[in-house]
Amino acid sequence: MPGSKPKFYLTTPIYYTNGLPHIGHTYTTVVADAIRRYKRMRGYEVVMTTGTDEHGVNVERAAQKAGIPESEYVARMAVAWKALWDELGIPADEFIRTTDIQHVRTVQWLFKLCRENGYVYKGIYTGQYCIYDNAFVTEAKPGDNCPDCGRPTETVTEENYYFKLSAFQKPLLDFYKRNPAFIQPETRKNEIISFVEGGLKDLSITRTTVRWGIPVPGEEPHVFYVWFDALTAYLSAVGGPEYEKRGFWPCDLHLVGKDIIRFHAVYWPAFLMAAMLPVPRQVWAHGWFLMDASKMSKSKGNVVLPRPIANMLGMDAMRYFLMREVVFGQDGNFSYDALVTRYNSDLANGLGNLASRTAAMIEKSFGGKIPKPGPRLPQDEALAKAVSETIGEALDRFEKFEFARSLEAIWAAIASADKYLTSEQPWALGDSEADTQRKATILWTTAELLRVVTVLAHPVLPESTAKVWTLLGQPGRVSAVELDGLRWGQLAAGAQLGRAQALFPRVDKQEAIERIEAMANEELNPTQPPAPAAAPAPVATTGGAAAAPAPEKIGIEDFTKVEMRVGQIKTAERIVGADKLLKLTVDIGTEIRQICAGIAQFYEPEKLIGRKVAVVVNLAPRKLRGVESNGMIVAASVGPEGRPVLAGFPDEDVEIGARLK
Ligand code: ME8
Repeated sequence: MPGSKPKFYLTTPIYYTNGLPHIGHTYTTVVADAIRRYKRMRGYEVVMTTGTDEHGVNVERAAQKAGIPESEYVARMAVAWKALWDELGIPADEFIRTTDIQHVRTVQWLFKLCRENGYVYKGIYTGQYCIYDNAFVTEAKPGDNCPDCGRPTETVTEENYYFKLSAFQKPLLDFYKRNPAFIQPETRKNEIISFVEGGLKDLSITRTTVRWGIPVPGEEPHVFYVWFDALTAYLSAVGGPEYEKRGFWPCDLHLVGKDIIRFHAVYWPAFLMAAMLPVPRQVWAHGWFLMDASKMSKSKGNVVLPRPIANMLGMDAMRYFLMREVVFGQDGNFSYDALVTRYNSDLANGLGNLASRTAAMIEKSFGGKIPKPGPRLPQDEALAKAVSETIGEALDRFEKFEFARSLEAIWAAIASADKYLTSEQPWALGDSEADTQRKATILWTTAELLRVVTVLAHPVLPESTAKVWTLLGQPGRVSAVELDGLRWGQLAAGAQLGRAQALFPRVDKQEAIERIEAMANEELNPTQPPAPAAAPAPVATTGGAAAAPAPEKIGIEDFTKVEMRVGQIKTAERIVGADKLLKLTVDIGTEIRQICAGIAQFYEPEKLIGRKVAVVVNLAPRKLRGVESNGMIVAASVGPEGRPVLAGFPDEDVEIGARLK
């Protein structure tokens, strides 16, 4: 019955807009997405919120540097953040911007409630402030650096509104005691409890030295302190003052990095208690992904970007790595080497290989229909029992956010299928009735194991498990399977296998790393300005980005600068991780060139071999998706979607290398 499902509300931090997402932000958002998918498969109605934290001095300065108004700066950044989450398949159900009007109203309302209840007063503040962390550094003297980020603090004197945080020491400690699962993991809980036990100072929650913020009504030029503003976004996203109508408050889970646990586990519940609003159920602080043992930052030049990894290995590979490699809650090191190693061993050789060989054997022996199993031998029963236990263990671990352990259990089942096939050797059986029946049992058992691991791994590997589901000819969508009803033995015989799709093609480690790094380099240091959002996509090209505006007419001398020749395509192949590009080798008369062309969705590589095309031969070489391209194939761009149609020479026998004039 619609509306009868239990509700679950979870959030990621509301990320700062003075930079773009890196793998650290992606980590929190990926985990949130996996929990969302898991909870949906457990029957919940789920809302996941992420968004952008758009106020404060940092944004003022970044906008100034970019030479544009703050509102324009944050609008651009919010579009970029949202677009990336959408592109990576981890979109929010609610994307909240702290400049949204519903949010502004919620912050002002929360302040009013705190004030009416006697928890706000006016005072003078002089002290050191870290503009990067947006926090007062009470222990610092003028000239000191911030103990958290190491950057210089600034001395600030201003009249502020204070929040009586000191009044919440006891209520918070009582609350932690009554709700032992509120702060997770345990180490963070202990940290916070001793921090609160050490005494709480009142907190200044408005500023007069900052212009770019939410105004305190009737108290201009006071604007709200960014943390009072940003934390409230969690509530604004699900109704603000009308939160009861949607029924998603209190929040079930705030996922955050350990850097911001204090704001979430101390300030935020105190603000809500002061306003007499319900307090969230849990704050979960995970560790950091480090690069060469230090935290990533653009200034250190050690930032890992998500897009190049998703382009090269697929988003599922990145999700798997992030959730498998590091115990949730602890710090971990990020390395491309470990990423590609896991990709090849666990995904290409593990899940991908099991799926393709199971399908191939069923295809060969049973015409692509899942066979009806015959009598079971002890080894079949043993496997069934082990996988039944895997279901319990994988779900139990996931429920406790022990993601690495959950995946480990699922992958142990995959390994046991490989072992089972090696010992049972279905390929060595003949065509007698007894052998066929035995083969049917073995292949049904393997396919059933594959079905179970596909369901269990779905929250972490949504795209590839959906492909395996289709391959197994299973009805409906894998995301609609109810985890609570998952049991060994539910695979129906007779289902016709579906279309096989490439899952995780093996990659050469060195080449893959080089290509990821080249793409990351391209993204961090673009050689060409990005094309405007509305411009049609580049066609068959090495150039790609928009050139400087051209004068209306050009002289012949300009045209002759472009050297175009007839070339003949010698080889053509797809590029792993770049579904629009083909890698071609083209004979241009004087030499054979490697050229990438964005035509993969419209031309079959095999059919291009031998075809004569027009080639721009004097373009500077560049890398596309990390693959070197040395020239450009000319094509018309047809229709609103810019379908490429190759320019060619159908009627005449033209010589390879002939110049186009
Ligand atoms: O703190 N490893 O925003 P922020 C793991 N606007 N996670 C990382 C990470 C890393 N190396 N780097 C970042 C803010 N994160 C505030 C939040 S919420 C009301 C306001 C993740 O853009 C992690 O979740 O600095 C961390 O807490 C968050 O990004 C910080 O994002």
